[in-house]
Amino acid sequence: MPQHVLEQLLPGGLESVSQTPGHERCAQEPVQIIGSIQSHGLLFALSEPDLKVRQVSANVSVLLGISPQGILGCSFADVLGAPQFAPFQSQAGNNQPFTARPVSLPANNTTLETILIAHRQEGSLIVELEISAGAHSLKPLDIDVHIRSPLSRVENAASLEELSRRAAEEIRKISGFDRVMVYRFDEDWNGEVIAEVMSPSPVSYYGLRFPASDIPPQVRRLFLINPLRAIADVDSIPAPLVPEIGPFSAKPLDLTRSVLRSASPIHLEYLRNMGVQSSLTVSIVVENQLWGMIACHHPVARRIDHSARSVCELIGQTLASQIALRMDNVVLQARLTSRKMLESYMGSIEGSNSLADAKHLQSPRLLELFDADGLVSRVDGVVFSQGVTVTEELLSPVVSKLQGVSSRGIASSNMLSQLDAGASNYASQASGALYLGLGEGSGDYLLFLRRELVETVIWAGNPHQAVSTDEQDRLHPRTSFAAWHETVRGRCRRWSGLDLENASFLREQLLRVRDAQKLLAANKALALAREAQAVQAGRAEMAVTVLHDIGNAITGMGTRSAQLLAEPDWPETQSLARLSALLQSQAAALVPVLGERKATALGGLATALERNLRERESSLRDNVRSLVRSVSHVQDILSVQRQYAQLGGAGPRSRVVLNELVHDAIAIHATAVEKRAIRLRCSLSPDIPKLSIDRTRMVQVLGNLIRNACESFDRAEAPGQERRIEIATEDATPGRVKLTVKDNGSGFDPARAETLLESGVTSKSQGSGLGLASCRSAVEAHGGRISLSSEGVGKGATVTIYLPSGQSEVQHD
Ligand code: BLA
Repeated sequence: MPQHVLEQLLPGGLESVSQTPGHERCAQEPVQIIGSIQSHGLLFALSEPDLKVRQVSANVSVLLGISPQGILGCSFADVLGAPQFAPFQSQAGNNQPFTARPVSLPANNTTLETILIAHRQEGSLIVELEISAGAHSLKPLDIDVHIRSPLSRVENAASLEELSRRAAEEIRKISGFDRVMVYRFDEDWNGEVIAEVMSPSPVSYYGLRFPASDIPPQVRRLFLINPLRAIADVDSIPAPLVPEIGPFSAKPLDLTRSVLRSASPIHLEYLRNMGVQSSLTVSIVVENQLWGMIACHHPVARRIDHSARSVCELIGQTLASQIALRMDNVVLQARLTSRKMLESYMGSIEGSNSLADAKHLQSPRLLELFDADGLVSRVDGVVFSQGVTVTEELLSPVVSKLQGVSSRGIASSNMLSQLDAGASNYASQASGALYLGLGEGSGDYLLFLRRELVETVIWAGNPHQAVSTDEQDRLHPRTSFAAWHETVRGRCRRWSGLDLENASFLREQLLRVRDAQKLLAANKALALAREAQAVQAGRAEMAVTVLHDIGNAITGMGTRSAQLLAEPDWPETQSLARLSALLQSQAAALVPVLGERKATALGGLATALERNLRERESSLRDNVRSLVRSVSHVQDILSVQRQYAQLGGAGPRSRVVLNELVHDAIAIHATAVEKRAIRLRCSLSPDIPKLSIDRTRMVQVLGNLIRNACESFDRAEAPGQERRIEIATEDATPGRVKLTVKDNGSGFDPARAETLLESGVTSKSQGSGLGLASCRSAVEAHGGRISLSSEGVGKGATVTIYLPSGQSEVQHD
């Protein structure tokens, strides 16, 4: 199981009982540096490589008849004697783990038979000599009887209960201890006796729960390193180590791996309160964690020798490996089953358009997967629920708490009232929740709910009084282990590691599917946009053709007009002039025919005719000249339009004076202004810098605005009112030039301003063909902004344009 999943576990379970006062002080109880050993052996702490005695248990004086001072500083050879020292020395020299060996020591005129056991700790070589006499032994050791068959009996057990019971039975046979129990820790380190084998007794601990404080954390840690602990006699007087602090460290000698270490007084009192004189405990370590203990009690003092203890250890290890194997199988099976369910669920939602679909979030498969009673989910802001009926609103404090503590989007609680007091109101419906957050900030989540599981726990004695203090502030364990019932409410069945693992997996998959859905939607949008683009491109192509045809026609017109202008005398005028000259030259000759008056009148007529004709020609020439200007402008527009149709964007730029463009635009549209008797006023600031713009396009924009303003009067219903257009330019905020075209024409509904700019639809019926949208795109292509305002229909309109003046470029000029 991934570590982060374990970390999600929030407080829950039965931990409250271990929070009683004194509990923390139990964790302070010095255990491995207790500074003394049990009296049925000797301890020597040697320095290396000289193998001299640096610390010794004070009972050397009783057992060997030598004072500790008499031994300290001596070579260990003096204790063992040369023949026994030699093999010991060679073992110490080759740095191999020590094997236990029998050693006989001369003592008070007899021989003390012991088993020598040695290990290294913090730079010291700790040698323990355990007295053989009085210890239960398996001699002669029979491999089949004492090892093979006990182990195979344990291995062949069918269930966990049977396995535990068989291990207890075998240990009882090997050790001879009266009562052997298998004790299993829960998540809060309380323990339950799951197997008990003993001679007939009125007292049974089977099924009882013991609070975590009975075995404090530092003691549990010791059991991970040193799997067996034997306390031979709770009443034996411990032998202190001399000196208390040796040369190896500033602390009393670390006895973590010692076999003789004496027991903490509070624990001895505990055992006495239970009526136990001697205990033997073997740890059950599964996946590097303390899973439980095999606890052996004996009503009188009892010792078992090193080899019997080793066999007990072996049985403990066999039990642990069998548990691990079965757990693995169970977990593996459960994992496989849930993975299958998860995959089939994911398969069902894989191709869908959205997660926010009732058929996905109300699928009973989800409840089954997490063995949940309900599911409340919020996806894309929509709330779905199934199973138990707690509203999303009621759950919201719990959701935000879980969200706050979640890591990688997962959090769980099996007691919601610990997160929000209000949760106790709906505890029967939902007491626990498993939270899956779907993405930062989205507020989307899945919340699986489990109902309350009312549980009765039978404790061995009142767990709330597991520790007490006396007048001297000394700690004491409880005195009674009689069954004590507690009803646990407001909690649900715990979310297992696998639940959290599955939650993690489900969450990742949901996020993946959601991303895929988003991508799909984006792709669809892109495809639509491409389609639209293609249609647009088609239209543009058409536009190019049309523009081309118009262009040709216009060019023809321009050429013809230019030719007309190029001719010094138009033929009509010429022939009339000739006629007039003829008449004038012949006037005198005609007098006799017509009489003086008529002949003079005819000559005058010819002259007037010619003058008239010349005036007409001049006016026509003016008109044609204006036509040529217009044609050239239209050609410009067409060429720009062709470029846009083909390329889009702004055309080539040059550095121009905006005010000149205004004049150009006015000149082009002068007729439109005059025709409508509009008073056009310009207030153009002389200070504005030159702008780098596409001249033709900007003239076109300005012209379009003037034309729009002119045409707005065609719809205005204020006959007597003076028609005005005001065009202004000014140097606005640094780096910007402002241009306004304001009229007092028909105006428009202010709410339509954006639409007009957007769609380019003006209410005019004719014009240059470029709407406001075209103006906008032109202005924006220049990095500028355009806005349109009106105070309402009939109240005129103002167009405001800001163009960047590109000051920096000006300075480079
Ligand atoms: C040690 N407590 C232990 C041990 C066990 C238990 C198994 C290991 C030492 C041993 O082998 O005896 C508890 N024994 C149990 C339980 C059962 C059992 C639960 O047989 C049930 C069947 N103990 C207290 C309190 C304190 C405490 C209140 O009850 C707190 C100060 C401490 N327990 C304590 C200490 C040790 C201990 C300090 C270590 C003893 C030692 O090894 O020196």
